[in-house]
Amino acid sequence: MAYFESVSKIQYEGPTSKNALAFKFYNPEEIIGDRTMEEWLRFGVAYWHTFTYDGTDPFGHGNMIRPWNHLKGMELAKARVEAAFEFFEKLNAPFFCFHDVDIAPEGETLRETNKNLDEIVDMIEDYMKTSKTKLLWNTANMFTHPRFVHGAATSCNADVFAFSAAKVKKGLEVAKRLGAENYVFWGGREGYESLLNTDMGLEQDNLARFFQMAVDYAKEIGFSGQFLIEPKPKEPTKHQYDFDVATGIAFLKKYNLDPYFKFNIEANHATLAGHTFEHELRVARINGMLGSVDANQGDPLLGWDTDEFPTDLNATTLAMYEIIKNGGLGKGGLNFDAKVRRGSFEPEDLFRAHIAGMDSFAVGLKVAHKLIEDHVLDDFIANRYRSYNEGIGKEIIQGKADFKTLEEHVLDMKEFKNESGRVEELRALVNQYLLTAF
Ligand code: XUL
Ligand code: CO
Repeated sequence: MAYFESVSKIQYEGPTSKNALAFKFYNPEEIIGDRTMEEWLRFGVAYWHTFTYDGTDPFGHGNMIRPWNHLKGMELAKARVEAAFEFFEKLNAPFFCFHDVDIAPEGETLRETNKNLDEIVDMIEDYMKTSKTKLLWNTANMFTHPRFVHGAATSCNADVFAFSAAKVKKGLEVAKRLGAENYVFWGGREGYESLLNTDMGLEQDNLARFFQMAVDYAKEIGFSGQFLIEPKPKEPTKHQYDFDVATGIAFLKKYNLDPYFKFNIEANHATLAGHTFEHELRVARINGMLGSVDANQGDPLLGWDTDEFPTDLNATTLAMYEIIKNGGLGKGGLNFDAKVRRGSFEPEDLFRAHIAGMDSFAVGLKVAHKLIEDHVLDDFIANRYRSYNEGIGKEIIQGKADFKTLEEHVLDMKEFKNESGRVEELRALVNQYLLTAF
């Protein structure tokens, strides 16, 4: 049965196409540098936003028109799998991602939930035998159910810690079965509301214990996917422990967990933390920990996680700049952790939105690659720091300088020759590349 009858396979038609259901810039086979667009971008479809989200918001009921709306329970779960693989095929999506609760309904006990999960995972495994779409990552939802009210691995309730561990255990088994390239930990409620009732030291030690158990279990069952931590500063908890990449690195290093984790960086989480998307990517990259990306964008006028499909070309260009400089994303990819707006309630909007996001990142890839190929920023930056290539600068870099030699160098210096950082010129240059790349 076809769930998206009005849509045929999305084709690349080029920048002048007027067909809404065609790619204008994303041409999977096009070679950019040493690989194809498809290999650079490794797009993923998020199961929760695309097949589970019904449009509910704090002020209104679900309003999304979906061909599976009349179904319930396991019938609904099965229809969503069928629809998902039809969607992946039509969109030509190389990857997808899911939470455990996205794919199968929860039972009264974990035993019942796992039984439902097994049945759906069997079905997904079957589809994956003939589909090109692979699992980028899966994860456990440890934030929706009321039992997680005080957190999961950082809950004050040890039974909840145990339940969470059992969920991740199952998640790792599913990841291994389906050949997931990564496994994600987003600490949805791993944080606190008030220090008045919180033992922060114990909660963070427990989170580290939990991660160590996950590392150990993955090893035990032979799951070789990359572990990813997804930082977010707030929402749903007021203060989340994985605030941003820098906080995450400090945490991982304190507990000697850094060799086992990289980061899954989400654009809208970066902006909620008061950073740009490219800042978070850069921090992860220079620390060798850039793993994967949740591709979306926030709304500059709103202070919460709006998870919009990414269409800001300046942001996608600067993000792709970091990703190319990283040598690509390795096992990671660009997962659209993005939902259609409540007003975009037709099934076809799911395609239109993904096309918009994929085209925006394809533009970013092309422009960033050209900026790097032409050494535009590299040459400027190398020149800006040239004082470290000789004299006292070289001595600082080589570890030959100390406070006494540095004092000697400047004690009688009258003039310090600073030069303009020319940031406006560079921003205009990025614009110029954006407007002339196609
Ligand atoms: C929430 C969020 C999650 C994670 C996976 O803001 O981004 O969907 O990506 O749990
Ligand atoms: Co996310």
